[in-house]
Amino acid sequence: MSPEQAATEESSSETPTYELKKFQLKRILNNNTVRKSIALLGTFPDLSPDNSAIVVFEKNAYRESDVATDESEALDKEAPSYFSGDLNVATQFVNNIYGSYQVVPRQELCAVKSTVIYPATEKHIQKYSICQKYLINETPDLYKKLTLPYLLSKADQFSLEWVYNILEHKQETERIVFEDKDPETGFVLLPDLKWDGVNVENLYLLGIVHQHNLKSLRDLRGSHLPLLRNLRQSSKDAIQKRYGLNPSQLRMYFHYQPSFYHLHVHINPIRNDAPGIWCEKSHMLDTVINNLELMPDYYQRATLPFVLYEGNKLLDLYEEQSPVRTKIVLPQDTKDENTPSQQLNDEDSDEDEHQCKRVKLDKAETNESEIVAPACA
Ligand code: M7G
Repeated sequence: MSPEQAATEESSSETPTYELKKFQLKRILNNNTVRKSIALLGTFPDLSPDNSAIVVFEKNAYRESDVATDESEALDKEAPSYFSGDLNVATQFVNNIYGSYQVVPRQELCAVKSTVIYPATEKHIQKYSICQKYLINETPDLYKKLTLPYLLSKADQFSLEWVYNILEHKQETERIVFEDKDPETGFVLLPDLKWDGVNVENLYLLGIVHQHNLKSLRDLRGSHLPLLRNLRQSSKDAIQKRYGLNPSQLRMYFHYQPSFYHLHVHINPIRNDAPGIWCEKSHMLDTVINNLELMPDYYQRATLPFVLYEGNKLLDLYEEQSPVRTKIVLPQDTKDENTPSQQLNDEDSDEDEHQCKRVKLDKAETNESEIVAPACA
């Protein structure tokens, strides 16, 4: 049996047991210096030498309570603080009014959020790797002709087993923040895999609808407005009650295309740049509701842009329709400015270089004008 065959997701309703300590690295898939996260590909050799494992480490965001110095400000007197006797300080240099240090705070403040996918499929490996991305403009016709048959084929889709486990209360039940059990307008609200469930600064919740026949935004019609309005209002109420966040501080949106074709809304605070909030992927819940109020069949008639990444079979299907991987030659890349644009082939390693190198904007104002290309995930 090949590793790919071994790593199907069909058995994923059972919880695999592995020891993270025994992970063996094969290669680094992505080191994202902006998000301070690293995605690793490897194995758990004591379980199987063939099955791939992906481990993602991400440094946690700062909790404001962890930097409290006035005891009256700290909610919990036992809570760890950076500014305590435990802070290990190594001075790098002090020059005039400027000081540079490496500090190691107490152990509780050094935890690293870790995600494991095991066994991981080829599609997971693509999702977590740095790769080239392309923008597709999906007309309703292209959706019916290419996208829909592809996502119905299941062969190249992520399993929805984890979603059904949540809806059927088989897994993550204790993490549920709110549930409305109505089969038409109900949903489950719970922390996303990406969130540690603790630090409200980077809160990330998912609202997963109970209806099983809604794959994505494309399936939404005017008749789903009661569901969407309930999703919006009940989530806001539950989040305000549980986490004390003002509803107008929340970003609620759908991804198009999602990775998992069972309708769910992403929720995080607007002041936090959560992963996947790019305009080419996100559709605000408020806008979706408004579009459907104006035109009940909006999502059956609209051309929707979305991003496909190298290695995704749907990209090949779109490529057969019309060229997608056309190389754009930047003026500084050409010795002779008259050199015509070239068509790319899969082996062209140059393309990755363009994707990953730092791009300096013309009028740099701050360091933020240096952009590092993120991974596909
Ligand atoms: P998406 O828009 O389908 O995909 O969102 P993408 O954002 O990954 O491209 C699916 C969301 O579900 C993501 O934010 C995932 O982090 C989250 N998620 C995925 N899995 C497998 C789980 C899980 O097992 N439990 C929970 N709670 N969230 C998950």
